[in-house]
Formats: sequence, structure tokens, C-alpha cells
Amino acid sequence: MATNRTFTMIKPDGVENGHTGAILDKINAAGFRIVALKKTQMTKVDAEKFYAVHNERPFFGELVEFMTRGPIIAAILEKENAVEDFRTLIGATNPAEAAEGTIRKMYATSLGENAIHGSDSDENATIEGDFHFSGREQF
Ligand code: DGI
Repeated sequence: MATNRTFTMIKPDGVENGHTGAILDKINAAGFRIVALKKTQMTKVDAEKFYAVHNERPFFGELVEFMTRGPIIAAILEKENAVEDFRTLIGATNPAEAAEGTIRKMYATSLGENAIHGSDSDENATIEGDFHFSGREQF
């Protein structure tokens, strides 16, 4: 089951700019089924833990500050080939390099504030989904 799932967050900029509905529509239209969904806000400790892999990078402080500044939409999504297909749907990390029609091309404003997260592996999809949702919240 885990191999068919990915984890996403509509980041604070996407929520602030009023893109939640449009982004969820695109996710739905691309054939992803919602396994879990909620609006929440990460604490500094949450964000430092979630992005621990980047803690030596020069942008780490900025990333944690950004990810905690307002609510996010967290979701677990299911589809065949979910991780790879979702990365294709969201586009390159830097919206300036993202393909036409991708979520980041349409809704992101900068490399630092790029509207949406998508897990980069099946293993991380499980870790990240479990970070935000208990087993009883995943259907
Ligand atoms: O998996 P991605 O989100 O596409 O990219 P990633 O895992 O390399 O980086 C995680 C997030 O960190 C990314 O979505 C935006 C932010 N980030 C990455 N590189 C930079 C950055 N933020 C700033 N300010 N500067 C960067 O160079």
C-alpha cells in the first residue's frame, strides 16, 4: 500500500494566496485519491524535524521560518506510481524552472516559497505521512 502513496503540503504561501481550492482541484483531476487531509500549522520544532535533512544548508533558517508562518494543508494521496507522478504534477523546486501547467509554475512565487511539497521517495512518503497523521486518520 505504501508504495502507492505520497505525502503533500500546500505551503503557507499557497494557503495565504488563496490557492488551496485550485490546487486540490488539480490534484483531484490528476487522479489522486485523498487518504488523509487537514489544515494545520507547524511549530518550529515540527519544521526543524520535518526538514532535518536540510539542517546544514544555508537556507535552513529561512525554510523553517517560512513553513511555520501560517497554516498549511497536509495530505496523504494515493495513486499508482504516486511519488513520481506527484513530483511531475508539482514541477521543479524552482518555479522559474518548472514546466508549464505544473502547480509550482502556476502558483509558486520563488524558490523559497514554492507553494507545495511532494515526497521524493516511497520511504519518505511513509515517514512524512506518519509525521502528520496517526494510523486511524489514514483511510
Ligand atoms: O523536494 P523539493 O521541495 O522540490 O526540494 P528540496 O527537498 O531540495 O528542498 C526543500 C525545500 O527547501 C524546497 O521546496 C524549497 C526550499 N529550498 C530549496 N533550495 C533552496 C530553498 N529555499 C531557499 N530559500 N533557497 C534555496 O536554495
